[in-house]
Amino acid sequence: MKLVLVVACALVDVDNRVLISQRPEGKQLAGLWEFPGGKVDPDERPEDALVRELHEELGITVKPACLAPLTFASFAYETFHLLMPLYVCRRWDGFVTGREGQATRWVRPKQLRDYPMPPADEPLVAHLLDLL
Ligand code: 9L3
Ligand code: MG
Repeated sequence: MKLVLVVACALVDVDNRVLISQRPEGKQLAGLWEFPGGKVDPDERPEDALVRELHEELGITVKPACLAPLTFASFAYETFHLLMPLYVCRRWDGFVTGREGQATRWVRPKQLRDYPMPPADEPLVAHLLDLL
């Protein structure tokens, strides 16, 4: 099965809240709340891909050195296998805005379980709760 590498990020603010964003209509898994991120392009470093995705999707500027790997998801969808490292980031420049029309929300760690997530993201929450 095809292996797809996606990178995702838990942005954590000074109040220890975590940013989740809602997958927009028309996309796969629309309506579910996810850790923002996206596919790594061929020949792209994963951290650079995440910096690019966070800028494209949320309008913020992140330094690769501010991305700390926490854990990863490994999940078999019907047509591909997803491998998705989750990074934690507490420092960035700019203000978060959903630049692709997606809703974004800052939530307290304990409230993360109230939001329906893609199956790949769900097991990541426990790791994040251990950290925060
Ligand atoms: N995906 C799952 N959880 C996430 C992200 C960022 C992505 N936190 C899955 C959804 C898609 C695939 O990875 O099947 C590619 O993501 P995108 O490029 O559609 O955002
Ligand atoms: Mg994305």
